[in-house]
Amino acid sequence: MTAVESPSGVVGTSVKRKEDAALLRGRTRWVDNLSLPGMVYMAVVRSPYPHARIKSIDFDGARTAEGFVAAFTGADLADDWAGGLPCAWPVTEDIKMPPHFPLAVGEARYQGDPVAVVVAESRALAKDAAELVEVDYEPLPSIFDVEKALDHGAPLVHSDLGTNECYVWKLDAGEAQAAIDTADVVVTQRYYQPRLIPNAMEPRGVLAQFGPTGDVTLWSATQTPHIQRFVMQLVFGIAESKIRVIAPDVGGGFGSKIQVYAEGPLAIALARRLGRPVKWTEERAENYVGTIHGRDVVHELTFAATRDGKITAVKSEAWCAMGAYLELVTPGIPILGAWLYSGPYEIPNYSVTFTGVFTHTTPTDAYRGAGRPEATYVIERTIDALARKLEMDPLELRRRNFVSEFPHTMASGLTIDSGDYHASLERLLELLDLDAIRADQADRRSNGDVKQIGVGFSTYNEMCGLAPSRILGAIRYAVGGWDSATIRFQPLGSVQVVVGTSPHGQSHETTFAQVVADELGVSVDDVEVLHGDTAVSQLGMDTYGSRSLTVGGIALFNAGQKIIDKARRIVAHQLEVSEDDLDFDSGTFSVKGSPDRNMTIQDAAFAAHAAHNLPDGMEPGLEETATYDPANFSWPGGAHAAVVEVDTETGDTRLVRYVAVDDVGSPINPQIIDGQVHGGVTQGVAAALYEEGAYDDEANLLPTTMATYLIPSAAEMPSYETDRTETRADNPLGVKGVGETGTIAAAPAVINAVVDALSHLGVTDIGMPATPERVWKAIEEVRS
Ligand code: MCN
Repeated sequence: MTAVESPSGVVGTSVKRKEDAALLRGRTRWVDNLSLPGMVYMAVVRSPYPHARIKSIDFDGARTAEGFVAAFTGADLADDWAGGLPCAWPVTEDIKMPPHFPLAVGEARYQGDPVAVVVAESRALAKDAAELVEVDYEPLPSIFDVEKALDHGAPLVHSDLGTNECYVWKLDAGEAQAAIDTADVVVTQRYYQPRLIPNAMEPRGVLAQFGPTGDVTLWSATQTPHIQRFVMQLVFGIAESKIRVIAPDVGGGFGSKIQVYAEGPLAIALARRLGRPVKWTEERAENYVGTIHGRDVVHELTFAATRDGKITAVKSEAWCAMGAYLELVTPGIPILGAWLYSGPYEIPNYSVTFTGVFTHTTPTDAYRGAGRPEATYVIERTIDALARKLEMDPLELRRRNFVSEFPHTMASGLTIDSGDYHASLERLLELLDLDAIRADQADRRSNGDVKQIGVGFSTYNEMCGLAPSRILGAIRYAVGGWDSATIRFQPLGSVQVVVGTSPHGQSHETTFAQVVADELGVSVDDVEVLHGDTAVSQLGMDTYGSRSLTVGGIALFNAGQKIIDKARRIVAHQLEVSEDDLDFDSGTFSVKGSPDRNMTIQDAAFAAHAAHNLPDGMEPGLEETATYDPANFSWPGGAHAAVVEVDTETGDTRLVRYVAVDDVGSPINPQIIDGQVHGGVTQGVAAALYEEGAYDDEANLLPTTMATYLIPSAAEMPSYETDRTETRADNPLGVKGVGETGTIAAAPAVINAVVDALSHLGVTDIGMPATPERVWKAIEEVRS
């Protein structure tokens, strides 16, 4: 690839976010702010039981409610669907894919399963009427434990399948078992990574309208307007060209707004039946049961090594909760980590197995990191365990195994284009002052202080930038991973950019404007980035998997190259020189050796629009589209360290320092990168110390609001210290993804720190989240 220098120097600088003016002034458009004439409101009746037979549903009471418009069961709407809610990632040939329709019929399979809908004249009236719906349930036995669900005789989530096993997926390379059998040292650890409940600031919401010609418009708080449109054709049999999906401003998603949930199709079906626009906004308590969850994975991980600390094999077995149904990419989520169980280390023998398991719980699906935090957590915890067994410094063990030559093809088969894991770790250590931390730790230990400190590390790499369509096809993902962008010069020189990605907090309006401004030599303020409306952006694959810059951003760059090529032809024609005789720098074409003979790119845009004097056969206008399908994933990596203070009397654990050094390739906007790392790290720390979507013995979800699900606030977090090392990625901008790095790296760093703080007491393991109770129990166990 040709390296491209930034002509006007905007790339790589912390341009202030274009998005903030509207956000700070409350001028944003959330779905819930939208209002259409004649609009009615939908409320969803959900099963309070994790598993129950639905004996009858009685709307008599609801019908008497003020403002009542209509109510439907799943059976009432059965003919509205051309197909069920699809799962786009059948990871194996023999995967079990139970049918999934927007409303459960006959049986509810998780607490929160939608069983009926009520429509009324206002949101409050719809909720009141929904509370009058009488559903006669016969509770049935349920199972929420991913391992016990595989036991013979366990209650079945889909009885016709005869098993709760959804799939078994394997990847073997080399001779992992033989290497383990003959190794000097073997360490095996088991881990449970609890459920996490995504809490986007804006809950989900939809507004559906049917037009006079049978056209549908769906406003949706979604990350995936293009995927929504595609799926709606499958669900309704309405041509995609008649479906418009608009993602207005979307207030976060973290993966939980990728899916096509029941409520979108329900709102469309009801709008069609009632001839009125239908709106639904999720309540926070509904979010806890009705939006997908993340993680819920049991792992057993084995490393084999030589006595001098060279890792010879990794073997992982994982049991992964699917929940009650397969959402859009549920089965594929654990598999997204499948190639990464060697982490940033060179490990020749490789074996991973994933078993997907149905349980009577909210379906799982993508949550920030999706499969890669799961892998990184068990690798980085086990590296520390191996170091303990070898009596070796855990950093030295990491150094001895780091991949150090690039490109590097891993045993798992994928190739990492670039990286320098040593450099990230050394920079981290410069920032950390480990000697001072160890001295403080030694003092506290010798004084017998109640509050002990520990430091933990996580050196990681990840695979993001979800694309290579060919690889996605090979692993049975239903569609491709390319993306598209259009750059359109307006006649007087301002620039409109249309992208196929769909940001919901990632600042594409700023960073994409920087890419275009740099390349074309125009001002960032003159570039307007349009997205999130399938009528405006016809082509795209949306935003997830930290793909937008490395896929959509490169499509944008390539569109820019096409613009420059066309403008160059126009300028050459008008100045009567050959194209090769023109230099292009900071937005101006000038004749080599005669810089006074020049035209700006805006001059070329006007000339293209006026079309008075264009080369023969050239079409008027200066507008170009490019699609881009990279040949490889994107491979960020880095080194993170957490310092924690643990009260050994109460188990109370505080994060006191967090240092992150990431390699995300060339930076477009350092401040936005920092923001992404801060948010990502916070979600990883939250998993390590606070958040847990636990169920009771009857599969009732225990945290049902933010009062019981502990999302950390700024008050719990120290001020993070971040820095970057840079290795260029193999793409024209040299960029790697950043959206998930923090979440992937943080949890093992924090738990390794907690274990380190208590290691002098003999503690070697703490489960997530390391709540005061869990930490206190771990201390008591070793003390007794
Ligand atoms: N960027 C940059 N230079 C780089 C790499 C990235 O300036 N070398 C910028 C990009 O241009 C973009 C941002 O950083 O503005 C994130 O880029 P990227 O890594 O491409 O990730 P995506 O834009 O595809 O975002 C998806 C990613 C994911 S998968 C989750 S989950 C997530 C995340 O982004 N959810 C978020 N960040 C989030 N941030 C917010 N505020 N809300 C969410 O829901």
